Amino acid sequence: MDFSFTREHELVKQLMKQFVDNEVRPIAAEIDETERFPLETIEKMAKYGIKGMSFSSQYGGSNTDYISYVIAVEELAKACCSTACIYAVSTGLVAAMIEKFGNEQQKQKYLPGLLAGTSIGAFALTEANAGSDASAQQTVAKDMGDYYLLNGSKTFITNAGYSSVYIVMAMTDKSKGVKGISAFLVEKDMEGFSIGKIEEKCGVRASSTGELIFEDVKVPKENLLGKEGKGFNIAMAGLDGGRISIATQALGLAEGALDEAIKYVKERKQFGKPIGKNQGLQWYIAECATKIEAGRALLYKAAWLKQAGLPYGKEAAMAKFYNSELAMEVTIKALQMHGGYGYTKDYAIERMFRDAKITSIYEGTSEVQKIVISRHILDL
Ligand code: COS
Repeated sequence: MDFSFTREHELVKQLMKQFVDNEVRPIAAEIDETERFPLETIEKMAKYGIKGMSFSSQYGGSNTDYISYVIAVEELAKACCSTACIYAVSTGLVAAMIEKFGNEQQKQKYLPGLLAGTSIGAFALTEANAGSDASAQQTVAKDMGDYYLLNGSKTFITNAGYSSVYIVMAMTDKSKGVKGISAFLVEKDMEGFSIGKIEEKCGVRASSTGELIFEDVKVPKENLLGKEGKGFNIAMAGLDGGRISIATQALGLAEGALDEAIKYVKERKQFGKPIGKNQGLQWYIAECATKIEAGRALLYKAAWLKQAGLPYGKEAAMAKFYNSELAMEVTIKALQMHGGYGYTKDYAIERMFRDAKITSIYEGTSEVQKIVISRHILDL
């Protein structure tokens, strides 16, 4: 048993800290306030050498392991959950799904851009009436011989409008239920594909969340991802990994919030002493730090299982469930420790508190994670 990082992990962490301090933290409040998608930040990551974490160099990756990817997302989320979310969806979800389920031609076509940050990817499963019940897909892809004719719409899609490639789930055979769902690689310029409403959100405001509309989009046969009828399995398998990414965002947020609180309780003086000298706040700090340690252990265990090629769906769901609830708890406590100042935009904790909530909702609510966990345990 070994809980330590390798030298490579330490280097990734160091590089990420440098990148985050120089390029992410300074603009985090501004991009949240103006809802500006930080395209340039994603591109700059590659320039710092943070490129295609966990992907093979054959497709433009850096040959680092999956733990290195987790470290990268954790460091981003400590300072800006929006940036962590954009990066994680584009690489940890979309590029990872293409790497796992795509054919050679698809990998060569899409991975280099996604890994270099010169293009962004999105994952489109959710529909107005297919949220937690992801199998209730209404979007249809009709086999027309040389191509599929795609009609329908998707909602709440992360990176909508900024992505060049979208993994879209659609029904190729409604009579087969979940076995009639297929996955497609839809490109932004395909005729009949448009972006609808972009949501105005409570948190992760610099990430884009929007509607996709498909009106007679001709998707070439070669853009089918994996086998026809396997779309639901592909989506679920993708989400197993995606859930590690969200758990990582949540953990990073909790750690970032605790850092802010520690700094504040040492600086802020009331009754003639730093407020951190009060036992009530010391206990808040101790509770948060202990739970963060527990969350880290759950998360890195899930990541380690994934890296080792072992089953990790249950552990990914546990890590997401625990860390996303924790992100909310820690940001609330950290804001409380800031008193009235924490409720203003002068302090980062106000944004972190708003950002935390989404982690227990997207890529499967906490309630869905509990379904997944209990199914693994009970095997009924
Ligand atoms: N990996 C691969 N395949 C999986 C899988 C996984 N993790 N989980 C399920 N499947 C497969 C099953 O094996 C089954 O296929 P077979 O019949 O070929 O064996 C198929 O998918 C259907 O599985 P199941 O019957 O469990 O599907 P349900 O409709 O009951 O799914 C939940 C249940 C709630 C777990 C699922 O709908 C879910 O995860 N919902 C949340 C979706 C979500 O995260 N939405 C957010 C959108 S992304 S921001």
